[in-house]
Formats: sequence, C-alpha cells, structure tokens
Amino acid sequence: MKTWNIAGLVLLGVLILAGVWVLAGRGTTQSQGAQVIASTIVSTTTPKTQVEILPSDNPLENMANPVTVSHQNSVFSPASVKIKAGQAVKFINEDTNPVWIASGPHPSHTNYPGFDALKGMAKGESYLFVFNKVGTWGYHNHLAPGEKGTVEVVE
Ligand SMILES: [Cu+2]
Repeated sequence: MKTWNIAGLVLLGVLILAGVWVLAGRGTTQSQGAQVIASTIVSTTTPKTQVEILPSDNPLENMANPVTVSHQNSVFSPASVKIKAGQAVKFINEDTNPVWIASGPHPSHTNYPGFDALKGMAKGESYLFVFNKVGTWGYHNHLAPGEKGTVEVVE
C-alpha cells in the first residue's frame, strides 16, 4: 500500500514536470514568433533610400513581405524603389488627406495597366501591388498629381 502511494506520487511529479515543460516550450515559441514579426516591421519601414529585395518563388510570400512606401506630409518615402520582378510593394497613406495610387501618366494611367488603386485611401489604409513587368514605372497620387514616385523593376 505504502509502495503504491510513493509510485503514485512519483508519477504525479513526472506529469507536473511534463506539463511545465510543455507550457514553457509554448511560451518560448510564441516569443520567438513575436520577435520575427517585430524585426520584419523594422526592416520594411526603416529604409529611406532605394531598397532591393530578392523575391521568393512563392507569390504568397512575396505578398507577405512587401517593400513599403509610405505617403507622409504629401511625399512618397522612399520616392524611388528598386525591386525584382514578382516583388510586392505596399503603399501606406500616413496623411489625413486621401491618397489614390496610380500609374502614370495622369489622368489616363495607361503606362502600367492594373497599377491603379481605383480609389482614394484614408489615413492608415494601404494598397498592395505585385510588379511583374520589368521597367521603370512612375506613379502619382491621382488626387494630387504633383506627388510622384518611381518603382524600378529589374529581372
Ligand atoms: Cu492620375
């Protein structure tokens, strides 16, 4: 009887240790995930000059890791980016005035058919576009055509 109790206690102890180990393991995984997300945000928002990113073969991955261009104080930043074909660019409006991203020339937007948000986006909204065509593509804010930027797409 006494032996059985000791065996039961040992088994209980092992179960508790296993539970703690599983919980600790989950906690580590979550914090690593948060670090990866944080470093991605930092790396996509810091560059102020030209950036070049190798796209992966996976279109969904290219959509998930876009080059970021922000519109702030009526200026696109960075104003020109250089990317590989297949790379996504995410245009984010950080101004209170709406921004409508569109390919040149204004107002026909015919240089790169499809590269046109077709509407203004409010502050905090973004427009994601995957550039598959090689070339230098000028774009502008259709609601303030003097505000311009360039996306250079290379092989
Ligand atoms: Cu326009």
